[in-house]
Amino acid sequence: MATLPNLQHYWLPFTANRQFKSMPRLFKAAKGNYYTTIDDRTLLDATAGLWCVAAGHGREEIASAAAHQLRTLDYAPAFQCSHPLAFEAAEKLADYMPKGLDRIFFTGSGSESVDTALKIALAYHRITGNPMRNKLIGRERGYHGVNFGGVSVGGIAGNRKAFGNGLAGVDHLRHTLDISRNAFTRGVPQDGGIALANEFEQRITTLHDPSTIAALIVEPMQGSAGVVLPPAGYLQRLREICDKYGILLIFDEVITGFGRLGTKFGVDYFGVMPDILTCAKGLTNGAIPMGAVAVKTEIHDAFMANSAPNAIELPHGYTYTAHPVACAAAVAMLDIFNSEKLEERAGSLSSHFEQAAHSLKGLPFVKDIRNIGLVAGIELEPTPEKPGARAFATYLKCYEMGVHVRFTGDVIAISPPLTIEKNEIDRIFSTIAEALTSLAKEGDAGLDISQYLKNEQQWAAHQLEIQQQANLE
Ligand code: PXG
Ligand code: PLP
Repeated sequence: MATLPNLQHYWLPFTANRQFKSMPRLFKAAKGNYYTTIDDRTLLDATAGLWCVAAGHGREEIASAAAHQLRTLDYAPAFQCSHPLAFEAAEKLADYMPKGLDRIFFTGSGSESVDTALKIALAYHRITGNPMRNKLIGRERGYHGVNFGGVSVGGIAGNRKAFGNGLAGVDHLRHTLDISRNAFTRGVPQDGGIALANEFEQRITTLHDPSTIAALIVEPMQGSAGVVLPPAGYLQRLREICDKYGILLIFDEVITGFGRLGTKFGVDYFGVMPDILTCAKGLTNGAIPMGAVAVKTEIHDAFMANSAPNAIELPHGYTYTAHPVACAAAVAMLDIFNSEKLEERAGSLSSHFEQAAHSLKGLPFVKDIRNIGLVAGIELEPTPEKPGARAFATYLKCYEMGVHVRFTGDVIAISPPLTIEKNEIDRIFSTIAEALTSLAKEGDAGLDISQYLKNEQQWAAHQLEIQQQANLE
């Protein structure tokens, strides 16, 4: 049996570290739609890792391409030099992108993609003679990663407040969640979209002078903030307003990209074209860090046309831009997408998935259910004194029953690999149902986390004993 690692030194991201270390949840292997934990439990992956393992875990095609690349060319300088696979990956990704978004800048993550996109938008206006266009607009509840640009346009208060002022010249649209009006809507809400989008014109552009706004960035569907859908017509109207005032529209498709909604991108689902699109996660199936920014041909070409000959057109980039191993993984992943048509698979499963998700209506604490493609958010009534506690307890109960879900605030978010089977979808939602029903029975005792994951704790205690004994000998 593996030994429990020393837990002291690794500082986990977006995690209650002290609590986690008192009840560690450690995975040692993954294949297909399942994880194996260090104490040999099998967990169904209901969240595709963190929304990234679109094609299921342990894909041999990706593993062998990445391993081969590591042995052939482990690294090549990214500035002033490159390697053929970077161009091949960019071409394949451009082919997969909505038509016209065919100039590709590679990054190492979604956060880097967002900051890259914001910088391209600002630099584009400057290089085309509009340096006054330097304001950026985001949206309440938006998640655009954790770098300073992304946090500034992001709208999740908890991710902002610890970190000072962020960028200047940023404002936010209202979010689109209205549970009082739209609870338990299947798919996108039908009403209110145009009015919400008009707020961009009536309030924000008026307040700032539209000729000073460089770009608006939105997620076609807000994933991280708990699955918030755009009402019908909303994104179209935002596009019209951007066009009217010369504002660039950026779609952050880090979650909605690569088949999640049952189409290749949110662009295809909603039929709205942005000027710039950010992606990451599914691009390499989560196997190697990589992100990308896809830019309209005209925007890219403006940089080429307006820069001095032999000048660097965009002074931006990362040591790991177009990393050879990441490019190998991306090419292998795009081949999988093209041959398995995973977005079509997701699309054909989405009505079964919707049905299963909405079967939770009426169960204890369930306040709203939202869904689109292979994404569902189940919003729970919070306990007033302990926000998030119910969702966390639900998460732990599901874990004990062998299903790995995700919770954020009081929302349970489900986003399985696109390789999920119907019976596995049923299992995910029946497990959540069972967890909620037993939580309701247990009352306050159910929220006491010390009762959960006993096996892991016993296992950890056992390992500790062995270690202590070894130290004594
Ligand atoms: N934009 C969007 C729309 C995202 O969803 C990022 C940018 C940042 O990507 P990186 O690769 O830097 O993390 C994201 C990431 C969750 C969850 O469970 C969501 C994300 C990351 C981790 C967890 O909601 N989204
Ligand atoms: N900090 C220092 C001191 C550096 O030299 C570099 C890159 O050369 C960076 C940060 C940025 O690192 P990366 O290119 O991996 O984003």
